Amino acid sequence: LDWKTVKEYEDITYKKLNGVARIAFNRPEIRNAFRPKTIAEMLDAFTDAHESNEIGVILLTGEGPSPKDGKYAFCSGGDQNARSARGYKGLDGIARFNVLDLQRLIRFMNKIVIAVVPGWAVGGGHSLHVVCDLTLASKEHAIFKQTDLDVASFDGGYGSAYLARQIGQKRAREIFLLGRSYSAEEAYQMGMVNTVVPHDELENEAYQWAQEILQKSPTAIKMIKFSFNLIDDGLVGQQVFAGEATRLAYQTEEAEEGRNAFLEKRKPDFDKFPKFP
Ligand code: 1HA
Repeated sequence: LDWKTVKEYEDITYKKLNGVARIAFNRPEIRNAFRPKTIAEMLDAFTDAHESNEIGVILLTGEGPSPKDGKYAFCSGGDQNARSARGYKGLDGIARFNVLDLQRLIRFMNKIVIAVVPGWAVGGGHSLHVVCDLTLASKEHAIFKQTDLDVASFDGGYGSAYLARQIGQKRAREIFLLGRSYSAEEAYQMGMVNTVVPHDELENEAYQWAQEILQKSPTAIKMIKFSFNLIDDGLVGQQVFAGEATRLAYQTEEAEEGRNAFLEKRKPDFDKFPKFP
C-alpha cells in the first residue's frame, strides 16, 4: 500500500491513503508501550483525521517488528518507566492518564476506527482495541492479554465494563482476573475480534474493510456508530447522538426560518410548515 506520510512524530507514525488514515504506535523495542508524549501525538493525529473531510476510516496499529527480537506488537499499554504515583509522567514532569482522552476521542469521533492488531495487545493496549469499532488480528502473531492487575492498575471504564458488553461478564472477568494470553483465534471465538487474517495480509485486509465502509453513506455511518454507543455512554452518548440529529435539523427550511427570523428581528413563521405525523 502506497501510504503517504501526513506528519512526522517521534513516538507514532501517521499516514493517509484514499480516505483512510493509518496511525501507528512506533516504539517497537518496548512492544509499543505509550508514555504521555505518545498519547499527545496520538491525540494530535486523531484530531487531524477527525477534522479531515476526506478521511472516513482510521486504522490504529503498531509498527514492528522489534529490532531487538523480531516480535510484533499493537501496544503493551502504559510505559512502566514513565509511571509515577500520580499517573504516567510526561517530559514536562506532569503525571497524566491521557490515554483515557484517546479512548473518548475514538468513542466519540464520527469516523470508524479499526484496531489492526499485528502482535501483543496488552494492558492499556488491550483496552484501546476494545474501544475501537472493529478489530482485525494477525493469525500468527496477535496475542491478547490484560495485565492491569499484575501491575496494580485497573481500567475500570471502557477497558473492562465495555469489554463485558462485548463478550459477556464471565469472559471479561476471566481476562482481567487471570491475565492469561489469548490467541487471535480465541479472541475471535469470544467475539472481541472481527476476523483473523494471515499476518502478511493483515494491513491489506484492514484497508479493504475500510474501503468497503467508505462506500456507505457518511451520515448513516455516524448515526449508526452513535446509535450503537448511546446506551453505554449515558448522557454523553445522548449528547453525541443528539448533536448529529441537530446537525440534520439545521439543514431544514424550518431551521432557516428560525435563524432568519432572528436576524431579521421578526417573529418566526412556523405555520407554513406541515405538522407531519
Ligand atoms: O491500566 C492502565 C490504565 C488504567 C487507567 C487509566 C490509565 C491507564 C493507563 C495505562 C494502563 C496500563 O497500561 S497498565 C498495564 C501496563 N502494561 C503491562 O503491564 C504490560 C507489560 N509488558 C508485558 O507484560 C510483556 O512485556 C508483554 C506481554 C507485552 C510482552 O512480553 P514479551 O514478548 O515476553 O517481551 P518482554 O521481554 O517482556 O518485553 C520486551 C521489552 O519491552 C522489555 O524491555 P527490555 O528487557 O528489552 O529492555 C520490556 O521491559 C519492554 N516492555 C514491554 N512492555 C512494556 C515495556 N516497557 C515498559 N512498559 C511496558 N508496558
